[in-house]
Amino acid sequence: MTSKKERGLFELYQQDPERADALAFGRVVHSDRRGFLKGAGLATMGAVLGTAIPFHRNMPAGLIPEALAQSDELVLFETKDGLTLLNDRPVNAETPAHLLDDPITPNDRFFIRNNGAVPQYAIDGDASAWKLTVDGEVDTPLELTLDDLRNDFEVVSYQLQLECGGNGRSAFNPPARGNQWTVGAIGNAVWTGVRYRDVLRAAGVKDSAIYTGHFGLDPHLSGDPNKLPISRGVPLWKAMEPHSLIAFEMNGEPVPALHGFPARTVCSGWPGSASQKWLNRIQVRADVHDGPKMGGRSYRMPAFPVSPGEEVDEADMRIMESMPVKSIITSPRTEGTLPMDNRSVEVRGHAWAGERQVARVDISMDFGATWIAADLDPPANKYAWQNWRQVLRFPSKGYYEIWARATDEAGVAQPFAIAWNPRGYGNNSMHRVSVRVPS
Ligand SMILES: Nc1nc2c(c(=O)[nH]1)N[C@H]1C(S)=C(S)[C@@H](COP(=O)(O)O)O[C@H]1N2
Ligand SMILES: [Mo]
Repeated sequence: MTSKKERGLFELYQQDPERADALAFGRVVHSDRRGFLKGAGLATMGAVLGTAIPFHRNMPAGLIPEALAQSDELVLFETKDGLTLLNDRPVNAETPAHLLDDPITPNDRFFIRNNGAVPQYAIDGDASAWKLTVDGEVDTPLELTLDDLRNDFEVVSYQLQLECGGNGRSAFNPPARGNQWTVGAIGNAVWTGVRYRDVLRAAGVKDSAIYTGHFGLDPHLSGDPNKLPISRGVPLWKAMEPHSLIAFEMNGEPVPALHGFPARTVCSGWPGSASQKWLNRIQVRADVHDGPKMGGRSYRMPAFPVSPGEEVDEADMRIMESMPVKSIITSPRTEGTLPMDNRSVEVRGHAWAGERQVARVDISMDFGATWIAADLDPPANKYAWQNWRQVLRFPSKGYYEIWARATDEAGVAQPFAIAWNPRGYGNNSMHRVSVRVPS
């Protein structure tokens, strides 16, 4: 991948001034800035940086100051609306709860979880060389182009929620290694594509098959072409579910570069890692997949409760399957203040429960002493999150917390806090927002 740092901003300005502007200034290019750096010298560079460059004589010609150099991935990130960047290499970003208010999460507000780099072809939006291989325990291995997928199989659309297995990790104590997600590594998009099972059936699944392995085209951060950042899979039954997709559209657009262009698996209800981005191969297997991040402590939980910080033997770790019941409050925004002479607020949010349906959502304004049932919608389809709302009226002025607690169809409710686990997965403790009532 040619990094823009290597190419040099001045060279880039000669070849592609608009793109150079995007690199230097982010996505929003004001007309008075267009081509601003064209042929620019040090003075201009200093002006852009906001200060002089004392050692400018040591700067190699054409070098872009690091402060101005952005990776392609960060340029793509500029298309996102208000996401919190947790890590820029790899790019990981979550959505603040109040930006998840829409029933369907817009692409520019959908969280990003990358283990490696975004492949260059995806950044370029060029799927012409893309193919999906289906091999392993099948009668007829397949090689499918995007057109083959669109033309040879039924195309379906579902609202499917996707949550990172580590969502909520930041609340664990002692801290668990990994991205410190708060509550926003979740989204619910309309995914369009073909049923995973239709593709497997076209290849003819052998009786020996029990699991799938997903492979993607994202380069490992080390740059080693023989290493994969992540390759996970699902039991065959999960791949064969009618809502498991090989998706090529997200909310009616081609799956964006950051989300797996041109196609990914979407195996909703499971940790997001089951939904392989930049998918180029499905291997049907007679054994559990053994790709990177299938074993060890990755996406695995202790088979029994452990005390915080306890060393857990890898042999006692089990692959995470369905995600637990959970909800998020998307309005009001936390740390908000109601207008004067108003003690009422509509509380809104979403709830989901992995493979199960959510049966009820209750909200509390008195630290869980009493609960009020929210008005809960059924899911648009299986695996879509469910929207809920309820008006609360506060008894007096002061500081309040609103808590939300979803209960799934099996009667399992969200806890106030969950047991610790080594990598901080599956935190479905209740979401709390604070509100001040001024009068
Ligand atoms: N090829 C590939 N697929 C991947 C990943 C990745 O790093 N590479 N990350 C996984 C993880 S851990 C999650 S939570 C989801 C996130 O999907 P999103 O970035 O579209 O929100 O993608 C999954 N699929
Ligand atoms: Mo994830």
